[in-house]
Amino acid sequence: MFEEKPPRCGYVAIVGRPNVGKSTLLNQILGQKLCITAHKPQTTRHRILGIKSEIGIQTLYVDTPGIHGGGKRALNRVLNRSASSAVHDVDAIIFVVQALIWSDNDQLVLDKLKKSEAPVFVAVNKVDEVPEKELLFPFLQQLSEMHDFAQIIPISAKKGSNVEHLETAVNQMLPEQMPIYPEDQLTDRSERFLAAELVREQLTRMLDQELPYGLSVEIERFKYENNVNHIHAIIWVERSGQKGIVIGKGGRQLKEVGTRARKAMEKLFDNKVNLKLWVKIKQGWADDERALHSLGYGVE
Ligand SMILES: Nc1nc2c(ncn2[C@@H]2O[C@H](COP(=O)(O)OP(=O)(O)OP(=O)(O)O)[C@@H](O)[C@H]2O)c(=O)[nH]1
Ligand SMILES: [Mg+2]
Repeated sequence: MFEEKPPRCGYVAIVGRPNVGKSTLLNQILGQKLCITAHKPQTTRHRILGIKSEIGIQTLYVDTPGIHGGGKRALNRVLNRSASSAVHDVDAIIFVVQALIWSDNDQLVLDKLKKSEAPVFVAVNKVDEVPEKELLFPFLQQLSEMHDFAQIIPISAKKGSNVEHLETAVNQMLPEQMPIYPEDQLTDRSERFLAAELVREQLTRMLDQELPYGLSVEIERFKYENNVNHIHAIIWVERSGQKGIVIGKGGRQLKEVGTRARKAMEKLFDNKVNLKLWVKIKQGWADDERALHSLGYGVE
């Protein structure tokens, strides 16, 4: 007789230094863009849960901010703390590294992982950028000597190669239990939160290296009316000079940010969006733990 397997459900943390492709990996696994990504470190600032439900199995992936050594500001501390604590009480850990690169920050992450009890899977990402695959073998060998990893799996989060293999491997570590979330739920975050993130994503992508760090986005209004989501967002900057940079000549840059963010929101919410943006100044928020809390950092 056909015997049904008991259902499995559990948590998998995705950790690594900034910019290795953690959020890209989670989006690829979910087949949907949930997390914001950019070609800059410290794009992710909040822990975010991505829920993947399949028949008999629900995997709860936790995307985290990149762990790194530098930076004296309170925001750095809060981000590191948030990411480091994510590895507790999970059933498996995906440690994302970049193919052929091992830096001090990778070592810092590994040192933290060594203390954790969950099995650690290394996802060696961006293999699509490796010109000759033979170059990969010595790197994989080196990794295997660093720690007793559960498995080392070369992947391309962007292209999707080998990602299913990684999923199958981590799923085997999940305990037998009923799903925790309804199977049509994608995340634990509100639409309000996701809307703020999509605005910040466009700002991070369009502005110079230094500025995105001093930016934060707050949703002031989120109202569904006449089949349209009306969303008002405030972009907090730290100095008046930054305000001008964000707005751009004749308001062009802010307009472009708004258009792109609106399109991304319409895709994610599957609904028409009317988005309005304001830029305001809140001095020194990235240095002030209280201000960080009021903007939703480190409270997860
Ligand atoms: N070529 C290539 N690029 C990738 C791959 N995965 C991610 N990227 C790129 O790497 C950059 C960083 O990706 P993210 O997913 O934002 O990285 P992250 O680790 O979440 O970064 P933080 O949130 O800042 O810690 C983006 O420009 C991605 O498009 C990959 O498999 N191949
Ligand atoms: Mg990220």
